[in-house]
Amino acid sequence: MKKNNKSICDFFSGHSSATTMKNIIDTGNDITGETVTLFFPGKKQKDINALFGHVTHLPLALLAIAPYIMKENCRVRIVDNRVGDTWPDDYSNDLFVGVTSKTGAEVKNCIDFIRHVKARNHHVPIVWGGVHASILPDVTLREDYVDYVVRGPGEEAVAKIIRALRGKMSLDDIEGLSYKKEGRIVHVGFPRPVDVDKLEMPAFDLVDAGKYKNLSKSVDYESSRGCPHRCAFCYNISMGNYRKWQGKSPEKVVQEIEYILDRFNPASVDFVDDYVFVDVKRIERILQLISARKIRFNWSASCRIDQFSKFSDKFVKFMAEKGLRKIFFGAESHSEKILRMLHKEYKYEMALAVVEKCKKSGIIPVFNYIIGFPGEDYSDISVTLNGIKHLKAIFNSLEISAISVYIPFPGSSLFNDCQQLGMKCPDTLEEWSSWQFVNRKDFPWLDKKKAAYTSGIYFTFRIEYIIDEIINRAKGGNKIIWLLFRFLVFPLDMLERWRIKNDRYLYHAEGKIIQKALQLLVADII
Ligand code: B12
Ligand code: SF4
Repeated sequence: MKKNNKSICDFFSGHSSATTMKNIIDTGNDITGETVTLFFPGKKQKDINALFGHVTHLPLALLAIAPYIMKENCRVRIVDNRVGDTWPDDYSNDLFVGVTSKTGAEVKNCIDFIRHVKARNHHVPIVWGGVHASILPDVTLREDYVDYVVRGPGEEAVAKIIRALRGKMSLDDIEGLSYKKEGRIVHVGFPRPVDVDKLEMPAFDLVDAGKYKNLSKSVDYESSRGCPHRCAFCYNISMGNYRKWQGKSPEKVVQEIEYILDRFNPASVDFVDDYVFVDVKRIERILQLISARKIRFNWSASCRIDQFSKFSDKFVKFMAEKGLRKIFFGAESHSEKILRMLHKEYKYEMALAVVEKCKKSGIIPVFNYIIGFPGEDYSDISVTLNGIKHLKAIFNSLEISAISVYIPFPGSSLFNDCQQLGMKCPDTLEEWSSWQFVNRKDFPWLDKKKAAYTSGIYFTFRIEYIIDEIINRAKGGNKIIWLLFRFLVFPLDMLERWRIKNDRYLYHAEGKIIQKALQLLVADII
């Protein structure tokens, strides 16, 4: 596919020069000059990140709601902190300012941005959407600088908020909206799942591709919403999907992927759906359509081990032929006790079958694990580590992307159990922003030794994964740099291999040093 470098800065004027915008919005109406500024938080990704193959993911949430704002004749101004967009000084035309965040540091970044906005125009309403605010609307709205929270999908909600702010409808008719009324927080109904097949295509035209790192390697794409499963650590049940799943039609998916290929020319399209494989016939049809249209591209997705283990070899081979290069699995653990607790419906034999199938078809399986759950003994962790060794022995290309130490996220059933165990929970929005992902030492179920042991395991496998990733990525490039890197990391690689072989994960000084150094140099990749 030919790369299309055309981009319309971060400000859509309503009169796009990109003809393709016609697919997304009707630009025929008058533009009133009213603006909606949308903020995507995150650390600025440095140039050196690109060397490590880091991809700046598209701000999909904002691109999803943007067409619905533009349809109401409003201009959309996206400020993406990760790509170093400067924070505008003028909000006099803003109907509202919207921010999105996951739980953790992104929250703080949004708060800082809102303070910046309020200092310039105190009256502009602030709308907070995305997973964190959807799950914790009360904590979010308790802050005087937040006016509205959109729980669940934002597409219809933003259009309705605009109409309500213009006095054309009542806020009390916007299902899924939470807001302050006469000093009280009110929650209007429950978020409704949207009909994904009727959704406008995300406004990819608003993306200035040049600002994003490594979009040529990978672009995220969402082809469905919701998930029928109920993993105990997952937020899914709280996002208004009610364990229902909806997929875009194969025709729509292929049309949107063609658009992405045309616009960004990525080496890989990566599905970020909650669970893309719910309807296997749909996947089959998508791949047939891709074949019929002679489109070639690589793709990756996540799948459950129990489901993939039942796929026929023929189907797996078909997916490999149609570009499936990497497939991600949330293996989480190999201890049956832990898998039962997590509602993961797979047995170790299924993981073996997955690895065998991938080996036969040339697809790289990537397994992700979590340790440090409440009630998990050292013996459970050993079962997991031994299981990994055995799987690697079968197929050495199996990648272990991370063995993370469990961090409970609000909105999941296990989070509530952890609170029962005495886990302290933040009270304010600001406190939630320091809900960090690594090196936690304050969970009642992790004593000092176990915290050190589990974080040692995390560091070891993460370092090994990063070394492999960089070596693989650098292979095609400059031979001397590649050899130099191999030479430099050789002692570290040996040390981590020794740790894995001999189960020596305590006293992981090198992990802490590397983490600090990388956080200073790059972004958080370890
Ligand atoms: C891709 C992805 C990533 C990418 C980054 C994505 C990005 N652009 O930043 C990467 C790989 C970097 C990533 C990292 C992490 N992620 Co992540 N990620 C996802 C994933 C798979 C897709 C996100 C997405 O783009 N969805 C598509 C968009 C369209 O959906 P959406 O964001 O929900 O937006 C809709 C609504 O929420 C709403 N909305 C959203 N924002 C706004 C704003 C306004 C103003 C309004 C009105 C509406 C609105 O409207 C949108 C359209 O309907 C989600 C799972 C999922 N399927 O959503 C997990 C998910 C968001 N990630 C999660 C987690 C835990 C993480 C990590 C902590 C993992 C880790 N241990 O390191 C890190 C944290 C990163 C950080 N900086 O904080 C959790 C979040 C839990 C929580 N309570 O915050 C999720 C939900 C996965 C899960 N099953 O638990 N992630
Ligand atoms: S972790 Fe994945 S499979 Fe499990 S409930 Fe969440 S989205 Fe579904």
